[in-house]
Amino acid sequence: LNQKGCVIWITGLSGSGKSTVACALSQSFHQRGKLSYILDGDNVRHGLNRDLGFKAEDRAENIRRIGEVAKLFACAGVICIASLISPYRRDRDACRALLPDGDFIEVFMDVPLQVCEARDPKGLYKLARAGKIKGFTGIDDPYERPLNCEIVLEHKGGDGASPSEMAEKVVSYWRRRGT
Ligand code: GGZ
Repeated sequence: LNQKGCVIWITGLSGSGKSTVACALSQSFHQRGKLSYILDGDNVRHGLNRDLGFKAEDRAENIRRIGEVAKLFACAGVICIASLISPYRRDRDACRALLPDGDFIEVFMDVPLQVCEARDPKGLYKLARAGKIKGFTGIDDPYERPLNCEIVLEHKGGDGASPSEMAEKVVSYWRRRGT
């Protein structure tokens, strides 16, 4: 592989566009001849992490395992794109600490709750508001915004940046950082 591995960690609320940006990012790396792999919280929860729910300890364990797997990918030279809500700073920082300095790129999807809730692609916010899902991030469970992440992808309202424009912002950061 003619590339160095790293972890691109995308955090944000449900419906903030993490998976969409992860896909656009992976496509962009593919076009550049770079191998990437997406670890998506929602997908990994169907297999490796199917024993975990959404209590704080379960989220911590979900994030810990995905962080360890992401590290293995990075060690193999792959650009690993992790896309999880990862609501707790402490859990994200623990994943960062697994990698050498500069190899963990934290990307925050800074999208207001109202926007995520209006999108509600799976109808989960509606269920959470109705009390049919308890402990839903942003409704009755916390989300801690990153304080010192590498990249913030802002929602600007109206015709804001498209997923591919957002992905390009990440790719240009990744290029400036080298290999
Ligand atoms: C948050 C939940 C919950 C609760 C189910 N809180 O938008 P989605 O549907 O497809 O992605 C969400 C996914 C969150 O899994 P993560 O592994 O990313 O979460 S964490 O990092 O906090 O461990 C959402 C769905 O699962 N979902 N119940 N209570 N999201």
